[in-house]
Amino acid sequence: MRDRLQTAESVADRDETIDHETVSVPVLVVGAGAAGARAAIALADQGVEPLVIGKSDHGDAHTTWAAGGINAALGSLDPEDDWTVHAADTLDEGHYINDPEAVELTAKHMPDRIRELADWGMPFDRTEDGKINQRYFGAQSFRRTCFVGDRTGEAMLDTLVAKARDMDIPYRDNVMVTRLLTDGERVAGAMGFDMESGEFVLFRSDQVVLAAGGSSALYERHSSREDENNGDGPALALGAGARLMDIEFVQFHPTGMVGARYGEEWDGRLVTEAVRGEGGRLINAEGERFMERYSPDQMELDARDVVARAIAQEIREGRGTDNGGVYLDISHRDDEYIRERLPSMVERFQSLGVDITEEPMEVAPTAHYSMGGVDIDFSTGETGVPGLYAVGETVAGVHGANRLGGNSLAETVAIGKLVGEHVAEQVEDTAPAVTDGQRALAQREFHALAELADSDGEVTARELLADLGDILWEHAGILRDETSLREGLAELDALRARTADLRIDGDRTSRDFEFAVDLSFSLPIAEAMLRGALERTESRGAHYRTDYPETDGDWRRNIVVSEEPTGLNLRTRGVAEPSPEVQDAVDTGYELDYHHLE
Ligand code: MEZ
Repeated sequence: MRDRLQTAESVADRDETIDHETVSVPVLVVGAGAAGARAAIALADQGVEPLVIGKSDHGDAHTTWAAGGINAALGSLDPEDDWTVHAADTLDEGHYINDPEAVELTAKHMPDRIRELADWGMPFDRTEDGKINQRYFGAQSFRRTCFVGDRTGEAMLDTLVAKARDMDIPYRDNVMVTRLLTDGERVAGAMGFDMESGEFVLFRSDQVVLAAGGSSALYERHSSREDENNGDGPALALGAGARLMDIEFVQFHPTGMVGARYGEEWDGRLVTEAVRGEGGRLINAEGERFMERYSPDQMELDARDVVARAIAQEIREGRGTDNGGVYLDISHRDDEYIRERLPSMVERFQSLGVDITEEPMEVAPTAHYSMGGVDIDFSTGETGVPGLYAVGETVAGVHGANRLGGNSLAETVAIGKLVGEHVAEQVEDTAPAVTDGQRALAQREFHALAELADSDGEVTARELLADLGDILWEHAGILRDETSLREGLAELDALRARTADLRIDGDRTSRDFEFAVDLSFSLPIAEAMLRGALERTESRGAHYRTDYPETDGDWRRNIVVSEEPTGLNLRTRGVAEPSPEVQDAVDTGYELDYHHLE
């Protein structure tokens, strides 16, 4: 396989015209999780009918895996909380390379977005006096995380999908976008295929919103399903001329299920942070509550990067379980309370023969979220490429070097609404026509895809993706250093060479073909991760360099990646300062005192 991100242009014009469907819409939203859904609702509210497309069935997206909650400074239980403290916590745990505008917009808009979701029927847990309940979550100064048991993401997506259906927003499922339609100046739609029929599709639209998730599933051990977070969003944007930012920052969630104990199909799947938010304790194989050594004040509720490194260190130094994890125990809490607050966890572990009200779970860190992504302007979603916008996990900026749990769901709705409203103002043409030039570009892409589908070499994309996962886990994992990152880049080059010998078993409706397209997205993103991590000669948040263990003030910069004719180009850019009111909250130094929980 050639690197398709370069090759569609190099596929010679063919006499033969490949049949395809053409769909022309005013706005195309690629991705049907919470960010795409909220942007689409905002568009429809402004009288614009977008088409939302997704790779799965309607209502089934990665959003459903964000279990434990969504942050908003409502102050239901802690009236001292307000949006400036939410912003300060986000900046502090993002180690100050977040985009302050992105953070402030998210924190400021969230209370309204939560009330709106409640009005639309999201069944938030309530306090006895009817307020929206809020739980502790890692490294947040106050109880700020609103929740629906431990199925918050699922309840939120159900609510947004129901709202979108009420508004008659068109949705098309099981379609995979392989490339954006661009003449090098602006984006004018997208190309791809119907995953059920294999038919090629040209989507013509003057406004394209990418809400296609992140790239954490490139790692061997990750919390996503196989077909989610494969790098589609960032890679599509990069291929169309947009910039990426801070791709080296990957969040390792401290508590993923351990495959050796629960079965490989469960390996890396999320054990929600809500378990620790409700008082869950981490214990090593020697029976020690080891967070006392790493973080005596914040304990299990320190930031995810701190807790993940602590668990990894316990395992590395031989104090892990025989299955390669540590224990997470909530059984000291009342049975009824656990069943009410963590019903999905109780049910999932019960199905595996484990009663978490009586015994601990075995957990270890898992790749969970990409803090890095497309570089956008947050009040508009603009990427710098006319006609192309991005939102949700596809983008970088809100979370900086380390994301607070509960802020990903927050970003989707807070920024999704703003982006949808801005895009609605840009719409000029309800159903734009397809030009000859665009038809020719689409033909090149469809020929390239048809050739890819005919690949008859020796190695499958699934094998290559698995090897890529090992490379990233091994060389750009929780701990990194120069030698290992350079080895990772060399191994990535060797893996790229092996793509020339790709074999696809099955047609364009096969998983094999889908994996081959995923691979074409994964390669440039993996390169950006490794090169960004090599370039950043410091430790900050989730990026921990054992050869540069300190945070370096001079590195309070973002790494911006663009695709040039010579390959990926990396440069750095300074970070803006927060507003005076948020700076005041930062200077006040709010901090969670874990011992409130005991
Ligand atoms: O924001 C998240 O990642 C989240 C809510 C995850 C979880 O542990 O439940």
